[in-house]
Amino acid sequence: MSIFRKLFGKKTKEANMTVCGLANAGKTSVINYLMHGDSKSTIPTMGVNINQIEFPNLQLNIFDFGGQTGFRNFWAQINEKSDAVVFIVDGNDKSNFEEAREVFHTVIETQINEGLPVLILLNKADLSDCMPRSEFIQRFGLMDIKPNISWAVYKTSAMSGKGLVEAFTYFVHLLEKET
Ligand SMILES: Nc1nc2c(ncn2[C@@H]2O[C@H](COP(=O)(O)OP(=O)(O)O)[C@@H](O)[C@H]2O)c(=O)[nH]1
Ligand SMILES: [Mg+2]
Repeated sequence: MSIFRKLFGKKTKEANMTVCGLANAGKTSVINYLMHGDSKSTIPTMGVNINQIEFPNLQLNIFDFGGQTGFRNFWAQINEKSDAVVFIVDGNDKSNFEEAREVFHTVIETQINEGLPVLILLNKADLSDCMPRSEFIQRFGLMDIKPNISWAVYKTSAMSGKGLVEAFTYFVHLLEKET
């Protein structure tokens, strides 16, 4: 059973969740894991993939963005209508870390509505080079986020699923409080 079906089973609304991050961070793999219980093989996402999960009482629309530079202009329009933002970072990719940080802060500061919950996933935690969570919080500038934004960061693996249930359980509770 999909994790989301368990989590959102009793809700009566439609919610939009956007999934952002650089190309190759693991966005599509995380969504596949949440929907199907495995990460499946992915191909680079062009534009945006919209995954809709229909529950008895909820339609959840998950927007999976292409991370390549050319597609990022679309993010702003879709993030504006979003109820929740997930930002995924490859915790092993040192060479693109700065770019990920800049893109993240652009999204947080210019693209989302006040008070929107933000879930940050330090992904590929199954690989040995993954940055420690405390170091990530500091270097990614998470302490500088405005206090009206509720954020949380979890180490995850879309390969094993480790951390994903915890992360999304937290996130759904936060969303329930907001609505
Ligand atoms: N080891 C490991 N590989 C991952 C993980 N998540 C994604 N990948 C791999 O990283 C590559 C990019 O993943 P994808 O989901 O397409 O990234 P996207 O561009 O952000 O959608 C693929 O080869 C995935 O198999 C993870 O948690 N651990
Ligand atoms: Mg993708």
